[in-house]
Amino acid sequence: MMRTQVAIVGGGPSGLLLSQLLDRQGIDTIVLERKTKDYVLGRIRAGILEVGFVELMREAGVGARMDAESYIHDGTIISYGDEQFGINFKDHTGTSVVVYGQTEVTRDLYDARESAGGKIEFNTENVVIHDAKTDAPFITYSVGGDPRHIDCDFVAGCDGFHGISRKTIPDHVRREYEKVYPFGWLGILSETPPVDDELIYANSEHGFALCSMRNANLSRYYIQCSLSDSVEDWTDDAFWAELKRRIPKSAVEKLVTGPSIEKSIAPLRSFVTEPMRWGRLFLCGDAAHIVPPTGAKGLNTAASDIHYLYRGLLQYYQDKDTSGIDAYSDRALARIWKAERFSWWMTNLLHRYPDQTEFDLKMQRADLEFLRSNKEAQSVMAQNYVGLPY
Ligand code: RFL
Ligand code: PHB
Repeated sequence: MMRTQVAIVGGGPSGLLLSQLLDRQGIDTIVLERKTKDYVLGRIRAGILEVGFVELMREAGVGARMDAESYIHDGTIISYGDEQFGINFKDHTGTSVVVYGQTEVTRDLYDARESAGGKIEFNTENVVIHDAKTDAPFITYSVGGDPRHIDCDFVAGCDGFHGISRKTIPDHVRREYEKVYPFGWLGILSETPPVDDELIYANSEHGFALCSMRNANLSRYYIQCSLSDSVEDWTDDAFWAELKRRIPKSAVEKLVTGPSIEKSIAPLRSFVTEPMRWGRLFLCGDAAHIVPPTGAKGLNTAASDIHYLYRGLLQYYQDKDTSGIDAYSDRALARIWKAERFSWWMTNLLHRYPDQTEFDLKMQRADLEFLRSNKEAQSVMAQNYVGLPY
């Protein structure tokens, strides 16, 4: 039998960041992770961090490598057909975003937890959260067939979209909102220099494409694909050929291709659960909500949840004040719905839908031309992209 103050289910970025922040304030945590550390670090996901995320990493004492190795991006390029234009975030908002991969964020957090002697259990099975509606919740699970039990004050459900935390909230309390898009993103990582200094979001008649990067010799490219496609259907040559059909001619001329070192397909989905708190259980990150990746908001909304929960738990432990944890669900959801709207809008703006009519295409083009020509529209886009205030 073990005891901790905050039991954290899930050792992805949400769970690790919460654990690291609480530990620095002397609040004890145990993290339970279903997979191994190498498995978690092998997942190639988000690349763009908002300033709020960057500041939270620094507050957690894990900002040093990020500050040294990340790349600041003051704007982005949007293309459609043969047209392209830039939106400068810095001019409109005074801030920028940072390119630093989720893999690096997670690695820095694992390193910090390990050097602080933090408790992380890997390969956990059959995790069950008990008595979340009482003052004495506990978690049971097993590792290699060996049953374990943790008593705690609170449970943070940071176990992603397929985790068990969300489903612990009974059906009659939980409300779910969902939109599934009729396409996916095929992504590759290649050890080639990025095609441009900025990201390029491309709407083309052949579908969406995105040119992104991790560093000076590591590029990340995505193309919209069919939901019935599998990674085996796409050779590297086929990927590069399709990407070239979708990005501006000037980019095609500069594009350096090479073998992929990772290739994966992600379906696109919008999803929100309400409420995000049930008794002493708090949902954070992908466990509570999913956005399509077009607005680069997935990891960033996870960070804002952690910010609200961390502040609330600190108030509770330091001042016996429950107002922060009581407001958690409402505060987190207020920000999330705006990120959901932005991600949905960016997705609609840039993708080809199987059932799109000529009228729909005209609407999309008008939306793009308005954005290209209108400073206020660009300002709205920039404010959302760099991240709304916490
Ligand atoms: P994670 O990263 O999914 O971590 C959850 C962790 O919980 C573990 N787990 C359990 N542990 C114990 N017991 C259980 N029963 C458990 N069930 C699950 C899992 O093994 C995992 O380690 O959620 P977290 O921490 O909330 O972080 C959220 C971000 O990872 C996510 O928002 C972004 O990566 C979303 N996302 C992207 N966001 C972007 O901004 N840009 C992207 O390009 C981008 N690409 C992606 C993505 C998400 C993807 N998923 C979820 C399939 C690509 C993919 C493929
Ligand atoms: C990425 O670099 O993986 C990335 C960047 C921007 C997005 C989505 C993914 O909108």
